[in-house]
Amino acid sequence: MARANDEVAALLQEYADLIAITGGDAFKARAYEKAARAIAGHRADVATLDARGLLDIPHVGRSIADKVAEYLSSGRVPTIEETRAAVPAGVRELIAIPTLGPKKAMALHEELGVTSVDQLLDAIHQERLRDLKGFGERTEANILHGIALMQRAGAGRVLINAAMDAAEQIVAELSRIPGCDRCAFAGSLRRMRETIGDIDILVAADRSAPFMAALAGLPTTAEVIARGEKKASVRTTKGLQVDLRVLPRASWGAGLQYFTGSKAHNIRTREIAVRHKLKLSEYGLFDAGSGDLVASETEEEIYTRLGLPWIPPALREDRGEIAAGLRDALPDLVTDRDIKGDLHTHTDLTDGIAPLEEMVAAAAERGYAYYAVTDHAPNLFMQRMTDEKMLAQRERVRELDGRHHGMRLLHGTELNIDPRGEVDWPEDFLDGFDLCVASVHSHFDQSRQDMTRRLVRACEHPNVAVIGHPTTRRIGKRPGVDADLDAVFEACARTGTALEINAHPERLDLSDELVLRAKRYGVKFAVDSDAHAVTHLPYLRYGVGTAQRGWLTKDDVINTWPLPELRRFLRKDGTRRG
Ligand code: DGT
Ligand code: CA
Ligand code: CA
Ligand code: ZN
Repeated sequence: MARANDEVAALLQEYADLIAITGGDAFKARAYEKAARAIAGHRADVATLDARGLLDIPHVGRSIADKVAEYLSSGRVPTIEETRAAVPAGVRELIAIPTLGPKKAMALHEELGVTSVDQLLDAIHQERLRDLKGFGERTEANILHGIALMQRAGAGRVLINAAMDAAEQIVAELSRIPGCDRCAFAGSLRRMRETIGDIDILVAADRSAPFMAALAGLPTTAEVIARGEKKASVRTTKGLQVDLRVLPRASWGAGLQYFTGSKAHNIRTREIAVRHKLKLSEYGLFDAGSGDLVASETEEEIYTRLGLPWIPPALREDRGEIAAGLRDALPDLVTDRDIKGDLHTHTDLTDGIAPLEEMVAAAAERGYAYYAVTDHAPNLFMQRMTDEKMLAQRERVRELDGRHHGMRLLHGTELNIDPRGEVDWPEDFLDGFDLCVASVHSHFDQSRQDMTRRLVRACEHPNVAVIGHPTTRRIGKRPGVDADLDAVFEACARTGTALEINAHPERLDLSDELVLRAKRYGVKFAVDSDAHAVTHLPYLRYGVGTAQRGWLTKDDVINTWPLPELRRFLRKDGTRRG
């Protein structure tokens, strides 16, 4: 469910940007930014908090709390609206470009009159940026790169969590309507793709009118794009398109199969239908000769009549699932229920926002059998980690071990892989941890050769059991590092080092395609949330979706294993640096 917290956080972040663009107080901008982060990650729904409750949120002072309360009661904050009105919409569009900060956006506006991304592209191509103070060829290249990135993830696509929140809310609303037999989302969201173009919602019911009306009337609906008898498209207040189709009950399975896609998968299933002298459409599977209905009520029936087992949506990408299905060789995919614990999480000892106790209690509520705390290591200087702090945390972790529903705690750390492939602490200190995740957090621009050597060396480290967010990409913001990943996969398999599937929706790193490739080397994986707040723990589902899209089974994912087996893997017994 979308929470008021996300909306409020977005508003405060926008205000921080606006302050920065208009040349306002940098400390004030920082303060709003910090408050936005804290609210986004705050456990309680801000809509339920009184003034006291708001002030209890870290980084939320009187003036911010007042604005939040104002927004929650009236939906508007005049101060923010005034500031917004002072900045042209096009300039606000500019600051969304990765690598282009508010200051540069404002300079482009004031000095060159640029008020849109298109005008900015023109200005760059006319070399008009070069004469501006603080801009140069390097800046131009960065901006072009940022725009390319934005348009690649973008072109109207959104991260999976944004689409999931909206879709689940709409499905819940429509399911409540009398006469609703079935309601579900289909399309790329059901297939758990990393970004979503639009949300496809299906309803099975006799009468469609009430559902059309309800969708148009939702508070989150900003605009009705098209409305017919059986289908409608709307745009949400956050700019997401939602397509609704109402089907007869008898066509549910056929409609779900068709609108789940992917298009490439559907082309294959229709070809198979033709070979069986059948015809497949969103209404059902029909005999090509007589036109008689053969199957339509459930997806299972349709696949069965095509000579296939039911194919999980995450596999429906025409990546060999049909051939595997025909051989009865589909993988038994890992599911959310198989996950026994999370192996990469943070607390407020470093850059997390919740204290250890809160993170642990929330993890236990999720039913985990084990949970690893892996705060940042000292070489990420801004985190100010020390040996003493780490050891003190270990004491607290040991005290909490088994205290919540018997959940076992692992004390770990997220090490920094330095440019040479070395990590923070000497081996004797690292031996004290139950788990070492190691990640690249700096020097992303190394040559392919150096980056490959760096990652391979990290795999060869006797204490490093998991490589965190292996490519460091951020969807729509930063491309992955350049490395010979096949060499890295080979090193992981050889050294018994797992690769992370970081489940943060902005990362999903490794990606589904790389997971598929790595699996062929026999690599094991850890599906982790990298939670920096209690509200990030449920992101794990997107990592599981990515694992499924990469054809992974339980055996491939170390955090589905029983604890003793997991511990054996984490110790890398028998591996020595070589
Ligand atoms: P998206 O929205 O870009 O993230 O991706 P999808 O897969 O949700 O695509 P969308 O919303 O255009 O259509 C939903 C599903 O409907 C799609 O996965 C397959 C089916 N579909 C739509 N148009 C066609 C088509 O022209 N041919 C076939 N075979 N299937 C289609
Ligand atoms: Ca779609
Ligand atoms: Ca669609
Ligand atoms: Zn990290």
